[in-house]
Amino acid sequence: MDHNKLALPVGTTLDRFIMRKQEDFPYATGELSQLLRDIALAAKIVNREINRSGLIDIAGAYGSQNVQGEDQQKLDVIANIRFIRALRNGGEVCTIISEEDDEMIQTGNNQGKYVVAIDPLDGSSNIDVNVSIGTIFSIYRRVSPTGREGTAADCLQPGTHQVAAGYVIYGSSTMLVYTTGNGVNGFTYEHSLGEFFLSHPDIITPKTGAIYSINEGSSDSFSPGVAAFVQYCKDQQFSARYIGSLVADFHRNLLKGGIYVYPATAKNKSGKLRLMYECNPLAFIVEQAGGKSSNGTRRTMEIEPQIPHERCPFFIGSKELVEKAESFIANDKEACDHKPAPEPTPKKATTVK
Ligand code: P6P
Repeated sequence: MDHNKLALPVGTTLDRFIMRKQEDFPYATGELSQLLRDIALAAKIVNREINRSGLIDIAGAYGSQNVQGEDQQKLDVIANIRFIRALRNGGEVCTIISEEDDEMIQTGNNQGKYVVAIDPLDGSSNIDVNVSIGTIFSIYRRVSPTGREGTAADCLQPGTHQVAAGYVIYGSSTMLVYTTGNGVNGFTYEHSLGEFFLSHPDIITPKTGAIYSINEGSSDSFSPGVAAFVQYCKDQQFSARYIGSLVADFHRNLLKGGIYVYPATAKNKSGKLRLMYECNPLAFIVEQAGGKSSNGTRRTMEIEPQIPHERCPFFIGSKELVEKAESFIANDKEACDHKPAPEPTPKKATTVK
């Protein structure tokens, strides 16, 4: 018997993949590679805590609200602490924008060249019912000189300035999917070895699809253009798939083809999703995979952020489906331009120690 069959190769670890990709950049000095490793480490820790949440007292509500006025789950707070601590200890990041904190978080690493925008745990209200949830992150190079704290200008950069973006989906398996602008690659976590292994190299999303993801409970307040697009999907006998967890819906559509839409609604006048740490990172990934992302009229990554927690309407997925939605909206007399609605008065956010 071929002895290689006795010991099948385990595949490429995330660490080895990052190192190989770094070699593609002769001037890379390794900080971004280290930053990606820091995120992967925090993801492993958060993954362990999610998997145990039913067994130890970390499921359920934390008893406070985040800056968005949303009830924080205990795991929201835990994930926020884990990612901020990993980025602070890693030393490469000077400043962080987190969904869970109103103000920019200064890590003390004033020599750090990077800024991170992160949603530590998106969809966390699904934890108690065992639905997949996720972490979403964007990485930018700071624009201010090193040696001092990061600034608002460092944090409020358009999505086209991202140097890397990714998400972790804590689902039937745990995966990390990311891009540094040279394609999209997915890694599956092998719990027994504590490693992410390359499982989805060079992901390309189908140019069209037959899945649409939107909360039709808000259909009474859809613009005529959005309503017409939803009707189009029904006329095409597409499948309606809406998990209520952005990363899960996005990941399925990325692999199978489809579109996720969170438009302006009566309750969320500028849409519900946040530009900096939900829309832009997924937009970078989907464009690198051949898909498209917009606010219905404008490319998501070209929106100039005004405030850290800015919301925007979100149309993302297969290029032809996003363009179809845009065509209905273009015919819509009430095209919703992107103007950030005034954010609610910030509530007391959790303080990360
Ligand atoms: P709705 C979770 O709160 C989230 O940010 C996304 O993960 C999800 O797609 C969306 O909101 C669900 O919002 O209003 O449809 O319940």
